[in-house]
Amino acid sequence: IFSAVELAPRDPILGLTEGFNADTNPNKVNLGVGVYYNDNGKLPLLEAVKAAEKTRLEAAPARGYQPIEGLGAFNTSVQNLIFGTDSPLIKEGRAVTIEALGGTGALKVGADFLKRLYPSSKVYISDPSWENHRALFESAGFTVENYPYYDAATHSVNFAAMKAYLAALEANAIIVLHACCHNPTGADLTAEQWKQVVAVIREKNLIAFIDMAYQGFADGITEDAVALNLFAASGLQFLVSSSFSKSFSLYGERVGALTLVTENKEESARVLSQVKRVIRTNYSNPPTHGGAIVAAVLSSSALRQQWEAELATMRERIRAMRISLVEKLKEKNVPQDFSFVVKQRGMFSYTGLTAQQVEQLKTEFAIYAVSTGRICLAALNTKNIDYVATATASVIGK
Ligand code: PLP
Ligand code: TYF
Repeated sequence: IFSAVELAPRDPILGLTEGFNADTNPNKVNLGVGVYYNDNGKLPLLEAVKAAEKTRLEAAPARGYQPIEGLGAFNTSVQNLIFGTDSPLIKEGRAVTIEALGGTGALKVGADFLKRLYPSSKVYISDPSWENHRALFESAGFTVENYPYYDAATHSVNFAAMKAYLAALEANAIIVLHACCHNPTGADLTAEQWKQVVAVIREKNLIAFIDMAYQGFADGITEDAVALNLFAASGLQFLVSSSFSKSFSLYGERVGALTLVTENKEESARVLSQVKRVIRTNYSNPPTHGGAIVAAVLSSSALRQQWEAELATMRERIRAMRISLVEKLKEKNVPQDFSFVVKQRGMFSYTGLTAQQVEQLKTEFAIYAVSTGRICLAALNTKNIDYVATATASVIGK
């Protein structure tokens, strides 16, 4: 039955980690995958998470099935986190949230649901976007196209081109937007630009699907929800996928959520009933542990405060690495001005390094980056940053 199966290409990002793991160079650095490491180069287990896990372990709860939509306390906490506790949208019963298997799982449930509702719509993702967006929406049966986004010359968003493109789209086109910390470029829209995006989406009857995988990594929990708040205030219906992989350092627990904002409470009930059908025929109901931990942290004021402080530490450390990298490259007299790296937000930067330079970094220095020139700043630390800056200056000079 499998003789005709062809070998599939490796995931361009996760595949890099396989190469990195096999590399025996003691100085090796993995700037490929988007994972936060602390200054010791270790994946942290957050103290707030540890505390919530201890309590849960002591309570030793039985492991029954969860409801199809997941843990109610988790879903409520997510709504409060993304829209704020005072959001009228929550009070009016216009938000439906289901617990999903990571941000990826949330996107897939949303994509499958949208395909049933709008089978002939096309999906539009930013150029460039997260590696998995295209494949994920294509696997749900959609045709996927790119809208203009990043301008390599200015290292920022070409907003005029983006807006003009969106304004020319057909009704019911599905637009995937990055709420903050754009992956892979680190270039975000301003609040003023988000207002214009909301206006175009309303005017052209487009469907916004907002992907929020890095809430808290740009400026803070509330600050990073600016796009969501503008959509919430608009009265429009839209979808949001949330990931807690990075913000809680719970990558392998697969914690995420899909929130659908509807017209009213009665519509919410109908939407939830149909989303539950999508879930039931896919994985039936989500796992218990990760969602229970996130819900426990978010609903305890002490743990929430501790978590926000730990999130701020991650955010500030990444920022410090951005500043340090730019300074070190300048000290080494590289010909380019890298100051744009400090303006970019979140874990990533599109450095402008060519595929050939990225290849040299790997073969000569055991430094792994994505061939597009994307690097993950959260993999830099005070011990490896000199090595990375020296290596980068060396490949640029060639
Ligand atoms: N969306 C974006 C933009 C991401 O960068 C990621 C990263 O992993 C995801 C979605 C998926 O999140 P998760 O790892 O929780 O599935
Ligand atoms: O972009 C990244 O590096 C993260 C992790 O198929 C990731 O979002 C990368 C590729 C992938 C799943 C997750």
